[in-house]
Amino acid sequence: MATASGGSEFVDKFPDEAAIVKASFLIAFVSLGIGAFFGLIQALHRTNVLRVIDSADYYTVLTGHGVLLAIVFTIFFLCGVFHWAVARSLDRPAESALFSWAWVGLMTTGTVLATVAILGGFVPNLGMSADVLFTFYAPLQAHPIFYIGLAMFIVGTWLAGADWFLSYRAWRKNHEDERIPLQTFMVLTTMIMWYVSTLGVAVSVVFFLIPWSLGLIESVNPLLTRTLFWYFGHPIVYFWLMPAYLLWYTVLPKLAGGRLFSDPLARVVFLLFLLLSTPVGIHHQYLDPGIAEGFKFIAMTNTMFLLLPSLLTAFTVVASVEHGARQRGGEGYLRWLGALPWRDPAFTGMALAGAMFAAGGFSGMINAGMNINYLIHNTLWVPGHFHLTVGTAVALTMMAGSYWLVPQVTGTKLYSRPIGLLQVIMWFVGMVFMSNAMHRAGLAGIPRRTAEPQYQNFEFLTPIGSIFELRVQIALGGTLLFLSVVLFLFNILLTSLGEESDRPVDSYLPEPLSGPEGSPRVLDNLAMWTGIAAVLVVLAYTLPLAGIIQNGGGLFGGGLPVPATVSAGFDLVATTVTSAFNTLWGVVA
Ligand code: HAS
Ligand code: CU
Repeated sequence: MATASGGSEFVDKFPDEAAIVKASFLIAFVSLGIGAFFGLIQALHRTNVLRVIDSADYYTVLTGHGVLLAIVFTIFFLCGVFHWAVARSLDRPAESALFSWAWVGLMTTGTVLATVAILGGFVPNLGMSADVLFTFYAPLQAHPIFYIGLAMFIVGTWLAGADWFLSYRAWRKNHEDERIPLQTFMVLTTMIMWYVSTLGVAVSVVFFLIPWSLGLIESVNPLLTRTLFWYFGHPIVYFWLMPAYLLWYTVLPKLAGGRLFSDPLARVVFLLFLLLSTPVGIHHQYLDPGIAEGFKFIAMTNTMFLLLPSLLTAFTVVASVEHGARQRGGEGYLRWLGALPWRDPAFTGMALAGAMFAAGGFSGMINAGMNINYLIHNTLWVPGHFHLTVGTAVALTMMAGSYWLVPQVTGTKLYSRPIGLLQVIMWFVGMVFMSNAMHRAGLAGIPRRTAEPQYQNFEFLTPIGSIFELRVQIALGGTLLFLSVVLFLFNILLTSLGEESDRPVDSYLPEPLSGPEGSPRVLDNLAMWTGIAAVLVVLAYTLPLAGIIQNGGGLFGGGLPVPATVSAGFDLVATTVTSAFNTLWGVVA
């Protein structure tokens, strides 16, 4: 990766792009502040430490928390990072600043509409609410404004992707034989995955949820909207993760004092995500009746393959960080860890986020096992898992990355490194308490998505420790996390109000140790990989969807769902394979 910004800063070289990045970050951080506040209310409410809302309002708060953090904060931040990464790695501005503002505007309008619909839940007389959680599938129903806002938001992300593809196409004209610069490669493969996967949620929202919430159709097939949601609901987790991976691969090694270990390996990882992210969504539905066990088994197998790109990432990123430590004089098997720049909040935040992702990946493996999933599904274990993944691997990397990125787009120096360091450590410690306790509470059977987990006349038992101690840990952890966000927002606000500096941050990114030159060119054949991804999706989803529509009373439901069995699943697969084989045989013979 050559340095794009030379001596001058990103903001001087690409002022229009810097403005888009700033706008995206601003909306991301406002959402982070509100979402984190909702999180605090929930953590204290559920644990019965402090109740400032009615339990009935808990679901409004929970939806606001999930939508503002998991959808708005993460994706607006992604848009900022990707816009920065494409401009700097292609070393050219976007094709049209107006077009860039159009997608920022559309996504912002969508966010405002969806948020208004959610907050409407606090005002009973308004007749507007969206207490449907961030997973928003039927049978829960929201006000149409919520779905319309979501649809606008998603179309906005499609336009953002188009913006980056247009930049790439323009770059290609003058760089016919060059390899796609790594950061742009990461952005484009992630966006292709996003196009493939958002198709599911777009169909669900446009054809079913909007007409249903407007009263144009009487009913929907709930299993169909759930399945279309999860078709998109798994890949979205990698949509959150890929900007963090982009930073881990291309920025973290530099912060550590070294260089990325292998560029080709990074490309392979992003391609594996493109291929495998979508055909696994059914691992969120192991407990749904109406989907045959055989399809669930296939989703489980695909999920286990999907561990590979993250395991490769663990190897490559740790190797790059170790290389950095050794450049700084680090020695020994593990002593090199001490040579890392632990006083730099950007480095420390990302490293802690990575370390926590190792634990989150482990609980993901447990989730993915069909039989063990029965134990933890719908319990507090699952929020424990996703606060390590999206809540730390992603959110902490985004906050830590901001300490390095924001100065590049504002041209001002970071207000305080010590506050930044305290902030990232506080997040890590808060999450250790909260997520560990959530995992354990889940094993004790405590349910998720409820304001009243303390059932009357029923005592949950823990093998070690006590429920009281778990509650205290969750409340304490949640409070630390909220305070950490306050520190983050304070530091970023004062940074952006600071005085301009010639060189607010060392933004040079060194070349990888092993570059793309020797690697097969087929890695850059995006059209081919898109084709294979589409085939895999068709293979994984055609039969389950056909079954759901056939057995669940048609496209719009209405009939009683028929439970499917193992043999029904395999029968369906077997008949289809046999008839396909017969047809092929007919053609050949
Ligand atoms: Fe998950 C449920 C399986 C990853 C998010 N997941 C969820 C939900 C969310 C979520 C939000 O199979 C709940 C949705 C809901 O509301 O119901 N998940 C997995 C698996 C992985 C996984 C197998 N999840 C994620 C990521 C997420 C995320 C990433 C967000 C960003 N998950 C599941 C399943 C369920 C589920 C089931 C359904 C549960 C149920 O029953 O409802 C894998 O991708 C994980 C692979 C990760 C690893 C770790 C590799 C380690 C690395 C660390 C490198 C170290 C560094 C440090 C960088 C194998 C890469 C360097 C520093 C130094 C100092 C050296
Ligand atoms: Cu998943």
